Parts: sequence; C-alpha cells; structure tokens
Amino acid sequence: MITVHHLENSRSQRVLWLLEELGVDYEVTRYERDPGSSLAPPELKKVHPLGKSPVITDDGLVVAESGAIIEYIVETHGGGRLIPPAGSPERLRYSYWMHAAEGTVMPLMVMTLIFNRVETAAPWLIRPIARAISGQVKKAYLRPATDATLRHMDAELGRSTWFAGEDLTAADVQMSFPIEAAAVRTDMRSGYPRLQSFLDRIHARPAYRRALERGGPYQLMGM
Ligand SMILES: N[C@@H](CCC(=O)N[C@@H](CS)C(=O)NCC(=O)O)C(=O)O
Repeated sequence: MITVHHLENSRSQRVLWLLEELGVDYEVTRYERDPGSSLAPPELKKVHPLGKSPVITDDGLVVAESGAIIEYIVETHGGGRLIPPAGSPERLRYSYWMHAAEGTVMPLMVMTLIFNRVETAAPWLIRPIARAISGQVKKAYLRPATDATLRHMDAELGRSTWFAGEDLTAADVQMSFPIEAAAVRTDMRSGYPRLQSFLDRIHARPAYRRALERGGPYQLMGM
C-alpha cells in the first residue's frame, strides 16, 4: 500500500491526483506547514532527510522528488496508462515536460514567491530599498524569463490538447502544480488562455476532485 506524505497546500496534491486517475489504493499522512515560516514540520525529516513533500512509501521503499515519484507510480502501478508508447514523439514530449516542470518552471515560480514576499514582508524601515532591489530583479530577469516560459507552455497547448499529445498523461499531472502556481503568482490568467483552459479542464476532472477531498483544503501562496 502506498502512503503519500502530504504537506498541505503543496506539490504533493498532484501525487494524490495521479493515484486517483489510476484508481490505485493509497493512504494519506497529512502535515501542516509552520504558520510563520510556511516550512514543513520536522516530522517529515523522519521519512526523508530533506523533509520536503511529496514523499511516498511503498512496501518499505521511500521515494522522494515529485518527478521520480510520478515515474515510479506510473511504472509500478500504471499498467501502461498515462504514458505514451516508448520511442514515440509523444514520449519525448512527455519526458521533456516531466523534467521541465521542476527543472525550468518551478524555480521561476519559487523566485517570484520569494521576491513578492521580500516586497511585502521586509521591515518597514528598509522596505523601500527591498522593493527597489526586488523590482530590479523582476524587471531585468524574472518577468522576461517567466513570460518566455509561459508563452512556450501556452504554445505547446496550441499544438495538442495535452502537453504530450491528445491524451492526458502523467506529464500533465506533473505540470499542473507549476501552472497552478503561475495562476496565483503571475498574470497567467489574463495573458495565457490555453494555460487557463488547461487548469479549468483538470479542475473539472472527477479524479482531481476526489484528490482534493482526500488531501484537504488546497490553496497556493501568491504573495
Ligand atoms: N523538487 C522537489 C521540491 C520539493 C519541495 O520543495 N516541496 C515543498 C512543498 S511545495 C516543501 O516541502 N516545502 C516545505 C519546506 O521546504 O519546508 C519536488 O518536486 O518534490
């Protein structure tokens, strides 16, 4: 039996969604973030040294890192579902998006969150300086890089219904979190209609809704 170590409002929500899409039985151990720092509680370090979520355990195995977890679940419990055939052009796109989600898109989303926080949470005396520095970083690097990345993602959804072709795959599950983060941290909702439509479509899926019921309230931090 798979146990998902699920941190509230986090990347592990997509692991629950994947398991629901596949109809695999699982248990959820839920963790709450520290209300001040938003960090995971120390108990998660007992499961994996980094203490991050998601982590799953399955028959004595511990698997961390969402891409590795999703690949593991698809390989061991998927029965060939949610993954394009090996050697197909769709499989290459699948692999690209499976890695790009955490390797390319999420670093931009995390940096955006951090710089938003710097602007709002710096002590008031130095807030104008903090805002000036943050504004400069956003203007020179963060916004252009984010815009280019969102444009690329949006264009890919113009080529096919889902990221790796006409069928939903686990790459879409992996990409769901960066797109949900972009929706609350950037102007994605107004500027990138295909990404918004992707979110509307996944949020309407019965498996996605069941995953929300299992995982509890889910709201991502924007500012
Ligand atoms: N690249 C890792 C990132 C893991 C990660 O940073 N998880 C966040 C949740 S969204 C976390 O555990 N944050 C709490 C903390 O760092 O204490 C993955 O995809 O699994």
